[in-house]
Order: sequence, then C-alpha cells, then structure tokens
Amino acid sequence: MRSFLTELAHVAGKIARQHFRSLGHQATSKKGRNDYVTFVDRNIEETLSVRIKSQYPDHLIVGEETHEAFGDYEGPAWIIDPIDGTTNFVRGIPHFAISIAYCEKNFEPKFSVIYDPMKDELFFAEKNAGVWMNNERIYTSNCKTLEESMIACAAPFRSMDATDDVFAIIKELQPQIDDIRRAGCCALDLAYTAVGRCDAYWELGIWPWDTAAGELMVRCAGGIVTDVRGNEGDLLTRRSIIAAATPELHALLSKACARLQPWLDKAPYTDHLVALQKQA
Ligand code: LIP
Repeated sequence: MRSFLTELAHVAGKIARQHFRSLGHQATSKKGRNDYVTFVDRNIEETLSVRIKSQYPDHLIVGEETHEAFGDYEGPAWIIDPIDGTTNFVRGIPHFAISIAYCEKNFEPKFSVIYDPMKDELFFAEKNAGVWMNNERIYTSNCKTLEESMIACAAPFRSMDATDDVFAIIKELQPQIDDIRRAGCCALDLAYTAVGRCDAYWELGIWPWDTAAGELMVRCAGGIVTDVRGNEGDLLTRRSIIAAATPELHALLSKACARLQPWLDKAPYTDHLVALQKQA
C-alpha cells in the first residue's frame, strides 16, 4: 500500500507541477466565494480515481470534486483532495498538496499520504506504525505550553459569519504564543504539525478531504486530533479541527477555541457529507 500511495502522489504531483503558474483565468472557475476549482484539480482527481479503480474496482472514492453516494457503506474507501490549497495554486504560491487517505473500514484512515510537489516532500502515515517524511521517521514536537508554540490556523474565507469569533481567538492567542501561521493549505498545516514545524493547528469550516490524511498523520506522529468539541471520530461529519503535538497543548488550545463550539449547530457548519447525501 505504501508504494501504491507513493506512486499516486507522484503522478498527481507531476500534473500539478506541469500546470503551476501556467493557468489562464479561463482555466479557473468558482464553486462559491473564494472556492476555486481548476481543470487541474479535476484532472488529478480523475487520474487518481482511474488508477485506484483499476486496482480496487469495488472501493468507494470520496473526492473533493466528485463523491460517490455512500449510504450505509462501511467498506474500503479513499478520501482524496487533488489539490489542497487551490487558492495558493491559482495565485502561483508554491504551497499546496495532494492529500490521499485510505480507509479499510468505517471511514477510519489506515494509510495516508500528503505530497508537496513543489518542495518534493512526501509525508506517509500508517496506523499503529508511524509517519515518515521522505523515508525519515518523524514525530510531533514535545511542545506542551502556549508560550513555546507555533500555531497554524485559518481565517474565514468562504462563510464569513464566524469571523469575529475566529479573530477574537487569534487576538487572545497571539500575545501568549510564539507566533501564528495562516499558510492556506490544511493538509500541509497537519503534515507540519506531524513533523514538528508547527506545534498545533485549528480551523473552522474544513471538510473530510482536507483533513483525512493529515489527521492520521498527526495521531501516528504522537499528537492529538479532535473537533472543537473534543470529538475524535466521525470523519464524515467533521467541520472543525484542533490538532496538537501533545495532550497538554491540545487542552490549552481547545479552551482557547471554545467560543467556536456553537457554530457547529449553525449553517453552513451543519452541512456535512452525511447531511448533504441525505438532501440529495
Ligand atoms: C483550503 C485552503 C484554505 C484552508 C482550508 C483548505 P482548498 O484548500 O484554501 O486556505 O484554510 O483548510 O485547505 O479546499 O481550497 O483546496
């Protein structure tokens, strides 16, 4: 599985590199406010789906651009983000990634890969085994306090309703921590938390394809991942995330982010994959 995932990541990365900084405006369309999709996203997702289906015809594929109906499906599934950080990609900022998670059953990731094609960094995780960056075993930092922490996060960019709460959290945190980063690629925020470049990451508004691969990575590297209410499971309904290097830092960050909890009961955060499927 490791070599298959690595091959998928490299094939996808090659396509992304070929088209980086060569997209005209016509090549970009918007699914919503600040929600870009390019033919490159679609091309990569299609290429990955064809390769996966030729090897595993019965497996389900849940991709950012196209997802099959899954009903009560509990079998093997692949969760794919062909380009996480599409806005960076479209603007020529070399910080985006291909994110692929393989779930053997119940949508619980067992293997995952995140590939940054511009820096040629490949992060691979296997449940109960560990995480590697370009074949080197990696671990989260041992950071337990806010004072020493570098914390990745996101500013609201599609739905703006929670903006005041998100910036209130940043305002409270910033004087207490080392610094924040808003780099625009959830998958790499999680990979960087796994490798100890960042100590934690939080965001409201994520989708399973943004987080599936990276969640496994942070856990396998020794960290903790939940939503803003402290729930660990339910990948398919997750719309928020707090990932941290240690339980201590996770607890401090969860407390700081508590004001986000009520948003999970409000639109658009009540939209999640299971709910959307029921509406369809
Ligand atoms: C998104 C980024 C965004 C980040 C999200 C997600 P997508 O990628 O653009 O900055 O906050 O978590 O990673 O969905 O546009 O490829």
